[in-house]
Amino acid sequence: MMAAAVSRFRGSLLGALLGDCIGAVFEGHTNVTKEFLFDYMKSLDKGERLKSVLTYTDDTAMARSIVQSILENDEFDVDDLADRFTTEYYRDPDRGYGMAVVHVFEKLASGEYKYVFSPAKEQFDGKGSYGNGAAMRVVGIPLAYPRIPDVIEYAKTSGMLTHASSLGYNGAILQALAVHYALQEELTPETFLDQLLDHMKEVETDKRSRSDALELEMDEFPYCNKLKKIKAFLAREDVTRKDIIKELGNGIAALESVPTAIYSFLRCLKPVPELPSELTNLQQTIAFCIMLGGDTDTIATMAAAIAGAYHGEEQIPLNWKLSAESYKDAEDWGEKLHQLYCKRLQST
Ligand code: R7I
Ligand code: MG
Ligand code: MG
Ligand code: MG
Repeated sequence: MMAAAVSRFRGSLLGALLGDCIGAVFEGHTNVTKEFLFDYMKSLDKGERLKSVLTYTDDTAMARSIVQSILENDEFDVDDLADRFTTEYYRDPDRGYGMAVVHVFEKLASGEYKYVFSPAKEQFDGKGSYGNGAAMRVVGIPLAYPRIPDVIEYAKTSGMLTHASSLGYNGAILQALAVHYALQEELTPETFLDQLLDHMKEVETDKRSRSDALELEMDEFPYCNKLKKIKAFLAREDVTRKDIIKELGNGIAALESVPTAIYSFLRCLKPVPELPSELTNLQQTIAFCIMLGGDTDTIATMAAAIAGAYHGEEQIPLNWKLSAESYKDAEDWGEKLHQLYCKRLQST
């Protein structure tokens, strides 16, 4: 296996940052008009927003904690990560965190819990959250760990700090694997999806995943079923926005957003007729996600993390980058994660 170029690591973090920042402007909109979105993107191109910095939301705040924790400890350390999530929340609580996840931070801060995973298990009457919060922040893990078993283990463990439902942490595993495979040289949508399907079949075979699906009255292997839908959609020319929202989703649940992000990335490998042709694939990916409405910051951040890992930072225009809060951290940390990734690749 060849080490991926540093541009892909920086591109992934910058893509994630911009997807969140731009997506946040449109979060919760049910009808994003093309005119408004394209005008907005043009104003970014022209550098009209350089002074009013685009601010990131909880998606990036938590992704930053994961990256900082790995870089400062040189290893994944779940207790340190729990501390960082909590400290960051109290330092800056108004980043648009999920309604329920703040109770996890309160409990972690209380000092009354012996195990860091216990507060997450109490969410939603003991069922745990199935929100997309574990997936939205996971990008640093596949950028730091080249081996799949590590990617899966740490995506899951980091997710379980806040999301004890398998629908929540399995979404994080799927998103992490998507970034992992996007880092590897060339891809075809078919093999990319087959690789994800192979892993998710194994992941969703476990007892907890099966019982959670049953309890939520859905078919078993929910993520595998979505991946199959993505395959079917990619084979069709006539998929509408309505189809995507109905079949894949645009919501705050991980199952209704991670597959949508993956589909958006794959769909935008080819030009999308309704999007301005001067946009790069990565820019088109962000626009495509935002036009779906709903949880736009989160779907765009996940899709652009994958797109950035594949296309590299060259697809991000200078003025877009300069408009985003803390973009220098994304560049700097992308480089450091790349070094860590290469070091681990050599030692295995
Ligand atoms: O998942 P989480 O961190 O939220 C992330 C989202 C992203 O869109 C961010 O951009 C931000 O806007 O929030 O936070 P949670 O509070 O754990 O989950 C988010 C929401 O999903 C909850 O507030 C619930 O509305 C819903 N949800 C559930 N609803 C019913 N039953 C999650 N789990 C359940 C559940 O088990
Ligand atoms: Mg957010
Ligand atoms: Mg420690
Ligand atoms: Mg969101």
